[in-house]
Amino acid sequence: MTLSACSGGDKATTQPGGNTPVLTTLGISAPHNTLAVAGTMQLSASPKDQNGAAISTSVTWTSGSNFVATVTTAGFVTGVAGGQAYMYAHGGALTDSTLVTVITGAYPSSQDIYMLPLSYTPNTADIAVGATVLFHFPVTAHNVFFNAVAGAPADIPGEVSNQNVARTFNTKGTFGYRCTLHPEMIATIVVH
Ligand SMILES: [Cu+2]
Repeated sequence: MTLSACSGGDKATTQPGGNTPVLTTLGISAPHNTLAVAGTMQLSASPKDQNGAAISTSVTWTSGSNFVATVTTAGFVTGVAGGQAYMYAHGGALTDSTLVTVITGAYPSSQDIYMLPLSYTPNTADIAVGATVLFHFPVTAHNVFFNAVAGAPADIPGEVSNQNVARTFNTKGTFGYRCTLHPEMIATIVVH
C-alpha cells in the first residue's frame, strides 16, 4: 500500500512558510495604569503567533496581590487598597503581566508631560477632572493632536519647541494624543 499525501486538515494549520503557528505573545493591555480604591477596569489580551497573526488561546488572569487589587479570571480588576500589584495573564505556556497602581487619595490636579527623547513621558497620565496638564516642549519640535475626540482640549499644532504649553481637561474620559511629526509618539491622558 502506498501512502498518498493527505489533503485534509493538517495543511490548514501550516502556513506558506511551512511553520506551524505557535503562541508567541499574549498581547495584553490595560486601559489605565492607575485605579482608585473601588475603581474598576477590564484588562484584555489578543494572543498572536510568531508571524503576528491572531491565534486562538484562552487567557485567564490572576492578581499578584489581592490586598491591593483583585482580578477575575476574565480580567476585570477592582482596586482594593493603596499600593501596586502585578496582574498576571496566563495562556498556553506563556505568562505576561501588567503593573497596576491603586491610589487612596484624589487624582492629581496638575500633571507635567515631558518629550525626551521621542516619547511623551509619562506615557499614560491619570488626572482629576479640571486638572491642568503642562506639556514641556524641548529643543526638538513636537506637537499634540487629540484626534478630534469630543471633550478633549484644543490641539497644540505646528512645530513647537523650547516652551511649555498648558491644557485643561474639563471632561472625564480617556484622551489619546499624538505628535504628527513623529508617528511613534502616541500617549494617553485619563481624566477621572
Ligand atoms: Cu514629536
